Amino acid sequence: MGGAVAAMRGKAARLAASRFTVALFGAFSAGKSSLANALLGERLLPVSPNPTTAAICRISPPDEAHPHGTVTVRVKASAFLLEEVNASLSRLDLEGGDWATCLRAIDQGEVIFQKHPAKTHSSFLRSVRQGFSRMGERLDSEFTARLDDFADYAADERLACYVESLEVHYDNPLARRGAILVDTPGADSVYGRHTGLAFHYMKNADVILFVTYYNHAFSQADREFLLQLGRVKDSLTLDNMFFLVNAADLAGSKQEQAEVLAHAESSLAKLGIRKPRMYAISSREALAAKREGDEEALERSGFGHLERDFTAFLFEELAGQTQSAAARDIARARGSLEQRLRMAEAAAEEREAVAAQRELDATTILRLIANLPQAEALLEALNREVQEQFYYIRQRFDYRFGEWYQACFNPAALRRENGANERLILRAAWQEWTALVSRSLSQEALAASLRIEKAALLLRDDALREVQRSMEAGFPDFPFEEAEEARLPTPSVKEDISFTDRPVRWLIGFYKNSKHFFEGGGSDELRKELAVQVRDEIGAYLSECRETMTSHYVSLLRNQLQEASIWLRENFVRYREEQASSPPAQEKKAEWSAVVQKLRELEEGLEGEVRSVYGCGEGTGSLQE
Ligand SMILES: Nc1nc2c(ncn2[C@@H]2O[C@H](COP(=O)(O)OP(=O)(O)OP(=O)(O)O)[C@@H](O)[C@H]2O)c(=O)[nH]1
Ligand SMILES: [Mg+2]
Repeated sequence: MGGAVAAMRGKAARLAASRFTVALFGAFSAGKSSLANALLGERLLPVSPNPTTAAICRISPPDEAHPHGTVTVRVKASAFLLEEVNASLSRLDLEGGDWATCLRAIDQGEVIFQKHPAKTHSSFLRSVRQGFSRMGERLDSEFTARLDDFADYAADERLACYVESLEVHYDNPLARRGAILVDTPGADSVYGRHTGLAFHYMKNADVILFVTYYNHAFSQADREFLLQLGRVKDSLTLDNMFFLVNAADLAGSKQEQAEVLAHAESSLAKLGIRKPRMYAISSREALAAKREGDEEALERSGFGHLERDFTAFLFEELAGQTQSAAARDIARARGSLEQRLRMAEAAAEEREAVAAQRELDATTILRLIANLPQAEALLEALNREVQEQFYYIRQRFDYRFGEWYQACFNPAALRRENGANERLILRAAWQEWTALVSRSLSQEALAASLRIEKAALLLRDDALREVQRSMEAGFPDFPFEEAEEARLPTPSVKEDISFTDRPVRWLIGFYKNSKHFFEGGGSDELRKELAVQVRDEIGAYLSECRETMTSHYVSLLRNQLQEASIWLRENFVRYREEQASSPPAQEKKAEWSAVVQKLRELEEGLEGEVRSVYGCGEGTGSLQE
């Protein structure tokens, strides 16, 4: 029985070692890296007025294997990068293929790069070409780099376009308390699968810091992120989000600053996000203040306030949640022991009667447990949920078709610049449209996956609750584990819809000239024709996603039920054996009572223990130790 105490101590130790992930998001140049530096108290991450961070950077606590300053570079898989390269080549109407073909195509593509409007793609291809001699051989691998080179891997596009993720083990006030900081590239960068990544952190990070820039707070650049936030808000609690209006030093007056914050709040309210945690800060002034140890300036920068709330949330609220889960475990173990002690004290006849009734109950319970995985009705219910979600996605697509068309085929987008001809511009608009639709629908599918996941977990929990109820009368002290996993893995969602390519000839058929297109009905005609033509392609994409999602979640739910069934059976049988074993001899009772007492102390002490491990004293902890 001393084992139970040891197990609980082990749990407390694991708790203490647990890590919290803090992820930074926002449009490019919003000041994410500046904010990360301000949190660290030094200039570790590269910062500049141009799009800078091009790879995901994790700043983790040092450990034995990774001393302070170790940089680990994870390089992309060759096949993955090749796919990205081919996608960009095809956006520029260039022929791709294997690596050799792609590199040749880039070398010969300069003339097209110069005049094609899809600039992000040509610049990406140039970077890949320029970095190939140094990074090509390192594809599919992971290596350690010098701290001095860290900024290059993060921000030099020729290297960064090869990087899957960067990790720096770096001692800092947050790391000392177990937090990992994740800096991300601007939301609209072409590097990597950003949409999927943002989603991953939205779902899994312990805290999200959303950064927007004072001069254009919550503007077009933040749209994608906010749209997705709107889609997932009902499935996630989102009370782990901090909204930061950065560069507040640019405010002309306090009143102007208050207006900007009010605008930001109303943008969030439109998404249904009320009472957001919202802060106006200056990362630039905060970092300077920290370096000079100027407390007053730190307060003026708004950072002091943010940091206090943020650390209190991270190290007290979050730690508190994990801690109360541990306290519940301990309480259960103690309850079980107490029950057995009581039985040991009861008269012999009473013990026998209880034992006989329990024997009967146990048979029923074991049957219930064995039947858990045969839950065809549950799987069918889950299947219906998936169908329904995709039905709504399709409806929303039809509803928003005009809006998407308008976003790509409008006078500003089709304006001729730098001698580009109409054919190229129309073609670019068409490609922009396919990219926009692909992105939006894949985001919709990801958001739907959260609702489906939630449904799957509810179905699982309902099934388990039925078993639990059946134990309440005869075996109230059975340590029925709380369902541990509150998250399931996300299925991979295809981000590109395979639209049949529309030749320029077809597009140009609707476009005599700008006036005719926008005022003479050419654009309306194209929109109607497009809507008819892409129906089947959209349908095929959505049914593929739906099928993937159905098989993903149905098999997850089946596994969950199977595992629960195995776990319950093993533990219930063991529990019954322990119950049947003779009650403790008189002299053992004292020992058992002592164990119960110990568990009770552990329960009470847990709060203090976790608090001291996280370094949270009275009130809020400051990062500036
Ligand atoms: N005035 C002022 N400028 C700031 C502040 N924070 C950042 N900047 C400037 O904004 C620009 C962008 O900052 P970064 O930290 O590189 O922005 P980012 O969000 O990491 O940008 P990407 O990595 O490109 O996505 C830089 O020129 C910074 O100096 C601030 O608090 N005040
Ligand atoms: Mg950055």
